[in-house]
Amino acid sequence: MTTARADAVHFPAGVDPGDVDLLEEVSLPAAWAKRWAVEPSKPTLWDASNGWATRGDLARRTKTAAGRLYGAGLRKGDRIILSAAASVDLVVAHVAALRLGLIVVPVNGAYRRGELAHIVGDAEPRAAVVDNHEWVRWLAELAPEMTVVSPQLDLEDAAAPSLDQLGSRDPALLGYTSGTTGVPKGAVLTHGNLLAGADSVRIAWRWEPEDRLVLALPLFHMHGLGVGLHGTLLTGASAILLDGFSPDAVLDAAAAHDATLFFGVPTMYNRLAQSDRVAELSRLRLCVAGSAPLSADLHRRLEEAAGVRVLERYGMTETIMLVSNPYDAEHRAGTVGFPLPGVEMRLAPDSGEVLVRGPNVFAGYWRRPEATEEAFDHEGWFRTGDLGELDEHGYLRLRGRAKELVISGGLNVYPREVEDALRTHPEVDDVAITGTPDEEWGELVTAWVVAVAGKSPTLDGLRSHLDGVCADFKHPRLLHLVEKLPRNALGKVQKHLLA
Ligand code: MCA
Ligand code: AMP
Repeated sequence: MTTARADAVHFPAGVDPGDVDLLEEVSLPAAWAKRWAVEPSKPTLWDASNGWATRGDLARRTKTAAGRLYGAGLRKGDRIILSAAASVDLVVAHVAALRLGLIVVPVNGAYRRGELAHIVGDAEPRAAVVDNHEWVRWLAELAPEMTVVSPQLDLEDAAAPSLDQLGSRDPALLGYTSGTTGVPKGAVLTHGNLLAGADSVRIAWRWEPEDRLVLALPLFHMHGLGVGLHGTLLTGASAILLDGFSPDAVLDAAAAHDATLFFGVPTMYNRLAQSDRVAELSRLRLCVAGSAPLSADLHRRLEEAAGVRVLERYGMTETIMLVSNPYDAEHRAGTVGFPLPGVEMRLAPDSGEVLVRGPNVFAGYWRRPEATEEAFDHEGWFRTGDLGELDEHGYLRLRGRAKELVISGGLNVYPREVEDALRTHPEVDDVAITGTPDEEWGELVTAWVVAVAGKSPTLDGLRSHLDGVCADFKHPRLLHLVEKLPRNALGKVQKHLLA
């Protein structure tokens, strides 16, 4: 007897999962080039400065851009930082880099000099596409030989070599993340990973060429880039790129452009639920949430106010998308659903840690064999650091994390990094960072501080100490002064006792 695959629930009726090869098209650039050769006048990406770019525009502009990057000396395997507000220009630079075989390093533009310096030192990029003047100065200091350009790629025109010559094992992207522990590491995602990641959600969410996505997520994280942008281009669909989020901007764009899809983090849905226009969400075919837990209460409020049952899914930088509620069956509040097409999942028997395998799972951490070895068990299952359980219907429910991580507004904050920075504050003797549950942000970064005798540090004081050291979203929003931190026999702070 054969057991049904757990991902079978995501396939349309009549499709045998065994017949689907997520890697059939080998790489996203190869698949995109094929789409663009058909119906070149089809509107594909819209932004406020340029209006619509068609498939033909993308084919032509990415070829020109690839030529310029090649002319600037960039070659297959070279790293290139990409960090700018979402725009068609940025997409063109990103796609051109992938077509040429460069390894894209997307970086959050809110990072301060030290955070950027770590990535520059680790990834050793030869070029950077940035829209932030402060960064241009920092990069000139950190790596004077680096080519630094704006998203318009104002470089000399040059002939491109033949493009899209990629194997599915070739590295495509370094996604910086701290994994379960330690300093930010580059998760090496191959062209096969990016393709499988986008194709699995294309199938599961019945993404069609007629679909139009309102994309208000930044393009420097997997949610906006690996799902929103890559999925749109793979499907041959279209997207409206917004360079920031507000409920009005999303709902205006949905109305003006007849959108059918919206993907967002729970903080965005919380703000939409508070808008008096929330009922307008019902014009969309599908609303997807992820990057942090969507509370069952918010799920219910959105259903009551807009008649929308948000579809929640679960992903990670290292794996792109992993698990999703099923399109054709119940979107169950408080759960993330079933493994996506091609993803195998199991729960570690002792801890309940979610373990995964599949063509979407990254190749390892950039130049960190030990961290890579720790991240996989002896049978090649990737340890996510998330703890889960299956509910009575077989849906995965995430019930916590084995890793130390605070998620604020869909952005990850690693307590260790903030603690290390705060320990250098002259009035701080000891410190622990935790997340306090919050309706809008999911979690608020919270500092538990033992003050130096006779001193009384303030929240503002701590925040200004972090100015210029780490990005604003990592700064504590709450402060508790305590006499001492609860530590176990090994000296490790018992954070579950801080509440
Ligand atoms: C902005 N601020 C934040 C955050 N964002 N503080 C804490 N957490 C945040 N996430 C700061 C601003 O710097 C500002 O600081 C203050 O909060 C208020 O800004 P506001 O205008 O309200 O914020 P916003 O600009 O509207 O941004 C909120 C946001 C944004 C739209 C929710 O954070 C966002 O786009 N988040 C999504 C991130 C994302 O793409 N995550 C996916 C990771 P001040 O007042 O001091 O100036 S990929 C992932 O997790 C995996 C793969 C997955 O499963 O998807
Ligand atoms: P990142 O390292 O930025 O890729 O963040 C990945 C982490 O975000 C996962 O390991 C989870 O802890 C968390 N995450 C993503 N989606 C969800 C979700 N739907 N519910 C709960 N946590 C999530």
